[in-house]
Amino acid sequence: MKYLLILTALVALSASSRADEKDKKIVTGTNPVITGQFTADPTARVFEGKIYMYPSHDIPSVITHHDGSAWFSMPDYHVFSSEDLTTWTDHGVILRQEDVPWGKPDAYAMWAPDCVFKDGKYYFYFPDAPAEGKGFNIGVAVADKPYGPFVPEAAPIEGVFGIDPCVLTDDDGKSYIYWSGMGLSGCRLQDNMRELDGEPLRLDTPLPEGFKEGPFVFKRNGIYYLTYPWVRNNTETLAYAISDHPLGPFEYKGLIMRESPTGCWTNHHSLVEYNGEWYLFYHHNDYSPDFDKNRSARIDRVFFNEDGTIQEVAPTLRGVGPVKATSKVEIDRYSSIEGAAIDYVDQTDLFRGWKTIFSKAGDQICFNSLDFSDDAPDHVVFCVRAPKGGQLAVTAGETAVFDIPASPEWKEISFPMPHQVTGVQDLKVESLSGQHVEVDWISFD
Ligand code: FUB
Repeated sequence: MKYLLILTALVALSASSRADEKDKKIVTGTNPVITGQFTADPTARVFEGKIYMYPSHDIPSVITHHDGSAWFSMPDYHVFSSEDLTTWTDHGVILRQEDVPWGKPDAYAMWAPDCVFKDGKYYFYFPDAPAEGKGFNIGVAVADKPYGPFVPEAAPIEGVFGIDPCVLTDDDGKSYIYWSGMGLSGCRLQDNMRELDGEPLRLDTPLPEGFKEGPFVFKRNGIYYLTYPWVRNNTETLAYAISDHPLGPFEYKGLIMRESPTGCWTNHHSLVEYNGEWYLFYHHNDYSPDFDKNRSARIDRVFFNEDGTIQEVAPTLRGVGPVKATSKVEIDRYSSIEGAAIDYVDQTDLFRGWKTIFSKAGDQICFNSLDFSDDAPDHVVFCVRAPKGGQLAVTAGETAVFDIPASPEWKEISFPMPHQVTGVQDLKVESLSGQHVEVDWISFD
C-alpha cells in the first residue's frame, strides 16, 4: 500500500511537471534562442502565421560512441513557436523514442527532424535507430496541428537509410525528400508523403568534397537552393549550391557561415522567410562549452543579393528578436564589445546565462535596438556585483553616469533616470572607474 501511494505520488508529480513544461513561455530575443534545455538542429517553418521551430533535443550524454567517447544523446522532440522571435512557447514533447513502433526505445538517436504541411496534415520526419538492424531509418509522424499530437507510422519510410530528412513541396504540389547517409540522397515522395516515388538519386557528387549531413532545400524566385554543412577543413561550415530542378544537378556557390570560432563540430541549420525577412536558424554549443554534443539554437538574419546569391552570415549573440527595455536586458548578448569580458553567472548552472565583467576604465559593451517605446522609463535597475563599487556610464539617446555602491553579492540597485528615452535605441554601457564591476542584467522601469 505504501509503495502504491509513493508510486501514485511520483506519477502525479511527473504528470504535473510535464504539464508545467507544456506551453511554457521562454523570452529571449537573443542567442541562444531557448534557455533551460538544449535545442540542436533547428528546422524553422511558418505555419498558421507563426514561426515553428522543430529542433532535436540533446541531453547530457548517457551513451558512448564506438570509441568510448560521450556521444549524442537525443531521447525526444519538443516544438516551439513564436510570433515575434522573442517570446517562444514550448509546446512540450511531441514524440518520444519509446513511442516509435519501429525504433529502438533506448537508442537516444532522435536526430535532426523536419516538419511540413500538406493537404491539411502536418508530417514530421525524423531519424531514429531501428529496433532490428543497424544505422538509421527515417520515420514519419502525422498530426492535425503543427504542435501535435503526432502519431508515428508503424514502419519507417522504405528505401531510406540515413539521417537528417528535409522535405520540399514545389509550387506544382509535388514533394521531395532529401537525407544524408553515405552522401546526399533525394527522391520524389508519393502524394501520401510516406513513401518514395521512384529510386533515390545521389545529389552530392558534383559538389566539392566534404558534404557531411543536414541538407536543407528550399525554393526562392524559381531557384532551388541546397544548403548543407560542409567540412572543408576540420569542422562544419554552412555552404550552398543551386539548381533549376529540385533534384539537381546542384552547382556549388559558396559559404553561408564559416566554422564555429569555438570549435563546435556540427552546425545544422534551416532558412525561412517570415514577415518579409529571411532568417538562418543554426546551432552552437553556447550552454555547453566543454561538450559540443549539447547544442543550442540560434537565429540571425540572412540576406540575398540581386542575383540570388546568399551573403555570408556572421553569427551574433544579439540575435534577431525585439527586446524591450522593461525586460531584464542581458547586455552580455552584445552587438559589440571593447575590453569588457563575458562569463557564466553560475558555473554550476550554465542555463542561468552570462554576465558582463568590467575591470578597467573604458571597458564597454553595446546592445543594439533596445525597445523603449512602451513608456519612457523613470528608473534604471542594475543587477550587479561590485566588491568595491564603481561607476558606469549608460548611453541610450543621451548618456547618464551612475555610481554603483560596493556590493560583494549580487544586488539589484535602482536609480532614477535623469533623462527621457523613447523609441528604439542602441544601448552602450561603459566603465568609468577601474574597479571590478559585474553586470547580470539591466532593466528600465
Ligand atoms: O544532432 C545529431 C546530428 O548532428 C544531426 O543529425 C546532424 O545534422 C548533426 O547536427
